[in-house]
Amino acid sequence: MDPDWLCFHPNPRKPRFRLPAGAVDAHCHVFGPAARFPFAPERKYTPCDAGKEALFALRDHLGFARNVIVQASCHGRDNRALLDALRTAGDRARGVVSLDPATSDADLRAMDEAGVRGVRFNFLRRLVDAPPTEECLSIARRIAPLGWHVVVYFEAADLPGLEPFLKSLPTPVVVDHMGRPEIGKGPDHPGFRAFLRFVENNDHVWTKVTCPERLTVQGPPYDDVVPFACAVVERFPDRVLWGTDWPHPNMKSHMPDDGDLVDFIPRIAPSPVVQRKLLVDNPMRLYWS
Ligand code: 0GY
Repeated sequence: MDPDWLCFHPNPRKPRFRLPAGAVDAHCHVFGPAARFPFAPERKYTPCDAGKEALFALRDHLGFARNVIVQASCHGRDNRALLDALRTAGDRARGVVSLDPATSDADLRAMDEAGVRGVRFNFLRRLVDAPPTEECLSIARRIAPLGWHVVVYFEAADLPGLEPFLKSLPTPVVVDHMGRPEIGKGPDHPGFRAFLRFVENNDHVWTKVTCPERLTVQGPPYDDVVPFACAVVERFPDRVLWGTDWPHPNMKSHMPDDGDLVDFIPRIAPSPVVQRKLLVDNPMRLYWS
C-alpha cells in the first residue's frame, strides 16, 4: 500500500444511535485482497486490503442489514472483487460497477444476477482520467433497460460543466457525497445553492449525504458539515441515501471511527420518519425492488 495510506479503524465502537431494522449502508467498497484480486495497473493509489469479510463484520457490528458496494477506482473496471463480495452476501448486498464500454450483454446479465444495480462514472481527476461523457451516455443507454441507475462522483466546481450530461441521462442519477461542496465556504455559497437547485429541478437526481469525515474542514465531530447535509435531507427526503464509505480511501487527516459516523446520522436526519426513508425505504426502492 502507499506509504502514507491510512488503514480503516481496527475496532470501531458500537454506535449509540439504534439503526432502524433493515438499514442499508449504501456506500462502501471492497479492496482486494490484492493477492486474489490485484489492483488495476492504471490506479492512482494503492490501498490496504479491505476485503468482504471485514466489510460484512462491520455491517453486523454497526447494526446494518445490507450493503451497497461501490466499485472504487483502485480496481479500475475490473469488478471481480466486488462481484465476489456480492455473491457471498447474496440478497444482503447490491453493487455498483465501473464498466468497460466493450462489456458484453451476457456479462451485464451476469452482473445483474449477482446483484449489480448501477454503474459509476467517476470524474475526480485525482482518482481517474475522466471518461468521455459520450461514452458514459452510451453505457447508460445500455444499462437503462436492466433497471439500473448511474452513480456519479464529481467536485462542486465541475457541476456546471457536467449538468447538461447529467440531465440527459435516461436513468436515476445518484450523486456521491452531496457533489463535494466546499464546506469552508458555508451552505449559502453559490456553489452549494446551485447544487440544491440542480437536485430540485431534476426529479431523477438523488444524492448521498455521506462523507462528513472527507468534506469537513474543522474535523471531528464534523459540525461544519451538518448544515449542508441537513439542507439536503430536509428538501429531498425521498431521494437521499447514507453510507459509511468504509474503508475510507485516501483519508489523509484522520481515520474516522465508523461508530462515530453512524452517530452522525441523527444530527442530519433528526426525525425517525426521515431516518427510515434515508436508511431503509430509499435504498430499498433503488436497489432491492
Ligand atoms: C469514495 C471516495 C474516494 C475514492 C473513490 O473510487 C474511488 O477510488 O471513490 C475519494 O478518494 O474521495 O467515495 O470512496
